[in-house]
Amino acid sequence: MTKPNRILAAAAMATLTAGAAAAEKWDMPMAYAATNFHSVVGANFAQCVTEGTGGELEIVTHPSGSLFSGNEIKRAVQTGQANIGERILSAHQNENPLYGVDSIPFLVSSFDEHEALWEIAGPKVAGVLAEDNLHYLYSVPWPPQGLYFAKPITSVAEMEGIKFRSYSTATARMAELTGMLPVQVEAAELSQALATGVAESFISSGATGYDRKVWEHLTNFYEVDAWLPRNTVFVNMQAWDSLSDAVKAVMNDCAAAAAAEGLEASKAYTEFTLNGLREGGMTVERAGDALVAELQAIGEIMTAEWLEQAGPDGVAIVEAYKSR
Ligand code: PCA
Repeated sequence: MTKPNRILAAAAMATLTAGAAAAEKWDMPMAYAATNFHSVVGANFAQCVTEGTGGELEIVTHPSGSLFSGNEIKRAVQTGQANIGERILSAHQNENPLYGVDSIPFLVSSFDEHEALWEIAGPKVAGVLAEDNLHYLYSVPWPPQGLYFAKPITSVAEMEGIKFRSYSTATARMAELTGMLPVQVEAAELSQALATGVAESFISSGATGYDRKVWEHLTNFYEVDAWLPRNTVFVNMQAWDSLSDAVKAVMNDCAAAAAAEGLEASKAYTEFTLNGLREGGMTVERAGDALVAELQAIGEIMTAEWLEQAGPDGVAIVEAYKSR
């Protein structure tokens, strides 16, 4: 090789290396099935960022808890094991009560009410996430929560001793107050928990029952619209700070699009999945008045407990919501 050629080769090498160093790949752990709308929205978000940055930042989603299980995702992103991830924050209410602001029973029961609450509460939750070394990016509500059983239920007394799958602090507390036995199970393991008898009942949306084909084990779904929890996408704070302003702008635009797409998908999925449960053979109906009244009384206990734990910050959110 003559000298000029060697210089050219070295220059080409340097360019390649510089290119490789500039392009970054972020893995994005997600807990729910690839076909679930949260995961679809997350995949679209990832593609939006990858394309919008011309590949400078590539985001790759890992649904179904395949990279980190649901209960590991928040910690993994906090500690930088993953740079970005999605988690249902109400599962972390024991770390900070504000993470459970979306699970106060019967405070909101429709998407519109829920969005009004989130407009007030979202910035506060973002502040709590920042204290946990996480940058809030976007979040998307699940459809309203109802109760799944393996038999018809008309009163709380009939729930005594039933093994109840929980996914959050509020769902576990609801089990206790209804005399059921809570067991925390990620949605990814829900079918197996039902098949093996680890759980016989749970509260969730039609979406999760549909995703997990629970008609293979259960017979009744009662619409109670207890609350609408959210999945939230967050970024490790140091990873966020390391991004250029241009990349941050792309992330913000893609996040806004994902939040809007997710909300619409959640609304559309509500009826679609309740019909899917019916097609699977389940009885899907609104809970009877007597049962609703009993659940509301339990909801009042849970609301009082939450307000006490959350203190002035929590009280301020609920009061601002009620007087909006
Ligand atoms: N599905 C999730 C949380 C709320 C919902 O509707 C689950 O059951 O894990």
